[in-house]
Amino acid sequence: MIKDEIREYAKTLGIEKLGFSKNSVVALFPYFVKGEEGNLSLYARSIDYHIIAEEKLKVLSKILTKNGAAKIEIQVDKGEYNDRRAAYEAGLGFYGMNGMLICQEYGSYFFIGQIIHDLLIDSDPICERDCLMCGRCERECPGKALSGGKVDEQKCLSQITQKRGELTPKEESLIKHAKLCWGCDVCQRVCPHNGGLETTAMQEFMGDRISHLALSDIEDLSNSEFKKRYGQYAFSWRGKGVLLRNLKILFSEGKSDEEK
Ligand code: B12
Repeated sequence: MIKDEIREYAKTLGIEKLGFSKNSVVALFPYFVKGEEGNLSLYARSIDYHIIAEEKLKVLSKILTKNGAAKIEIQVDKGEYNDRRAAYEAGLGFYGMNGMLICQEYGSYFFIGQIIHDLLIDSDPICERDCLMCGRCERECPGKALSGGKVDEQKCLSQITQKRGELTPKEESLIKHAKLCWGCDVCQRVCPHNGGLETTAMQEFMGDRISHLALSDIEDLSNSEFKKRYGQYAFSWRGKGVLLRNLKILFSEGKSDEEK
């Protein structure tokens, strides 16, 4: 059966959780690493997940081509399709109150990648589990961005750290308070579904990790030096300016102990 063939091959690529929704093969890429402090969000500390996941899916897609697929499209994050929805429809997880897709094995600390194809493959049954609905994510969210499973992008600290331009004093204080210069993990950190997770078995996420940035790491770099040094990390996609702004806020006079 084609599903078994794909699953078996995926395993040889280190992909353990894979599902099928009508027109796509959806794979999860767990990235949790235990006990690692830092001021970068956990998702951005390894070599860019787009690179890692896309490479694996490209190899995996050969099986689909071999089985007669004429149209193949690989999407990891960037693109027109909704990755969470695809993973949900492929039975890989359930929606949390924090808007994240969650599964038993990885909690919410996984990336989603999909191969959109034109073969006829049945969908897997959807996941029966549900969010505990404890509400911790809503209560602890720095920007109070969560409500009823939806994320108000304008209020989400992850978005605030990633957007260009000048920030309002309120947005600056959110960065300062959360002690993060890129992304935000608060709604995941407080989530009981993420309790007791083990470090990812995907070795690709373990090499050359950067968990912390200091102002001195980037302030004297030219844009091209910055790109050369950090271009393979997801926190660099907006360029040096946004990170520098955030680090200046984080390390500004007398406000937090994280500074030096
Ligand atoms: C834009 C975007 C963002 C924006 C806006 C986020 C948002 N609105 O959710 C910002 C920059 C804020 C962001 C932040 C983050 N993101 Co983001 N983001 C995306 C992107 C590109 C599109 C998401 C989007 O706008 N979807 C449209 C909305 C309408 O759909 P939705 O997200 O599925 O939300 C709907 C469902 O949750 C639905 N819903 C709620 N409950 C239920 C229940 C059922 C049964 C059903 C059917 C539906 C349902 O209601 C929501 C509104 O309609 C996706 C990749 C992609 N192409 O899909 C990644 C993606 C969602 N992000 C991801 C990640 C990792 C993050 C961060 C954790 C990064 C970080 N540490 O800073 C945070 C998490 C913030 C949060 N709590 O969601 C992962 C999530 C993996 C996961 N396990 O869920 C994705 C899938 C990327 C990937 N391919 O791995 N992100």
